[in-house]
Amino acid sequence: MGRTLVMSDIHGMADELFLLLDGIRYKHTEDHLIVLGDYIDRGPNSKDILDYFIKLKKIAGEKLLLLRGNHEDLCIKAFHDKPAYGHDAASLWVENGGGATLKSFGKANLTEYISFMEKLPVFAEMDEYIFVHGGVNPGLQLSHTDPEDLLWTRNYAAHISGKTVVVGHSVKPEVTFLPDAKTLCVDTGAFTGMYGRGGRLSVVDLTDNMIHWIRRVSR
Ligand SMILES: [Mn+2]
Repeated sequence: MGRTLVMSDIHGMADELFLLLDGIRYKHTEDHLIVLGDYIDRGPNSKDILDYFIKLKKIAGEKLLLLRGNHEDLCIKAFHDKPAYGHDAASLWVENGGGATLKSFGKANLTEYISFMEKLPVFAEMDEYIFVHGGVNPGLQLSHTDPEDLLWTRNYAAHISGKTVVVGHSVKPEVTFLPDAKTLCVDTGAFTGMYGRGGRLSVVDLTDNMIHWIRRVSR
């Protein structure tokens, strides 16, 4: 039986993504892979990551679940010249590393990628887990929560459903489970690192609770 793997916040670090998936012998025909968004921005190879997941989605089907992060949401809204999270999306995007994404695209046409990102759901709810980029509003059903809150919040509290909430978005030095909030944080700062620790991209195997990670290798 395949594993259920979850990761988040790749942020343009394509070399690290491919090395990590090779290292754990990820098989798209067997394993379920859930990615909590933030494929793009900050790191050097956002386009390669989107190309990889666009192709992988076609062959892995429902074994691959790709969610939207706040960075994809910003990119989409900047593209359509709409506000995001109470700000001008284009300036907020550039402040948050959007320039690296534009650079990786060069002259490539963004339209196909924007429509791919627009199709990414903001959350997924399963029997035991909620998957979302930022977090939940503890007292509200996900479908009743403002999608921008689900993408941007950094507040953690146990959800009304009683399910374990799995999030990215807020960098922690290691994959961290917050028991009071029943929240598993999997963003270990692939690009940024934190608390004096260099960047790491992590993947959690929810089948056996093993954590696998790779140190940042690209500059
Ligand atoms: Mn992020």
